Amino acid sequence: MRIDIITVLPELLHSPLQHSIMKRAQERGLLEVCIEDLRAYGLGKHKQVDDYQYGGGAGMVMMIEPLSNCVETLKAQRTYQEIIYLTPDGVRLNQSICNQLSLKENLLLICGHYKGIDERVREKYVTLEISIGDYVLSGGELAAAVLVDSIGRLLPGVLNDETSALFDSFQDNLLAPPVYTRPVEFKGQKVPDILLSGNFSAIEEWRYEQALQRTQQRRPDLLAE
Ligand code: 6GU
Repeated sequence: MRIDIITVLPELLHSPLQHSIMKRAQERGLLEVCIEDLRAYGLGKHKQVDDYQYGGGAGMVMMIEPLSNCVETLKAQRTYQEIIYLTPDGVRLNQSICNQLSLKENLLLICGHYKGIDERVREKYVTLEISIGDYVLSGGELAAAVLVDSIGRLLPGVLNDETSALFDSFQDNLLAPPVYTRPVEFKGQKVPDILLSGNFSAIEEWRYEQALQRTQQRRPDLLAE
């Protein structure tokens, strides 16, 4: 899978995608992330990418021309199944959307800044608008990093234990059960006996019960879905 990301702040995206599982995904050739610096498409000798908004009001708006030139250049090189604009007024990201997007071949992400992007870019190019939650970030880059991470780890072969993504929180609309590692006792806190029993069907049942209980307590909305 290839993901292209259009941004005015490439540095903000480099580090989050160069470690741990995202690093492995790229090293194994399962995920290719290409960051496109919008500044290169900026206008004039200052490479301008934003301007004052029509109608007045505080805050700059990202101009259509550099974005259009950038998107057209990328689209001429490959076909994108989705062109995604990261924005707080998009559909709220969830595991189901991540699962669906992980099946695509090429995705193009557009990171907004300032007051956002000229509406005509959204009308002409954008096929999907995604928000990562009900709060406002200063730009789309951190949201893009979240989206790439959540998709990238689902690609077959990225996680070492092939099945492990299937047991994540949210995959069955259930939160994950509690987990423990050594030592068996630390300053009076003990690991539940069942996990030491060696009875794997009983352990699985316990985990399921714990997941259910945790979901009922913390996220009853997930069970209602
Ligand atoms: Cl995708 N972008 C921005 N700027 N803020 C957000 C967001 C995205 N999702 C939640 N808040």
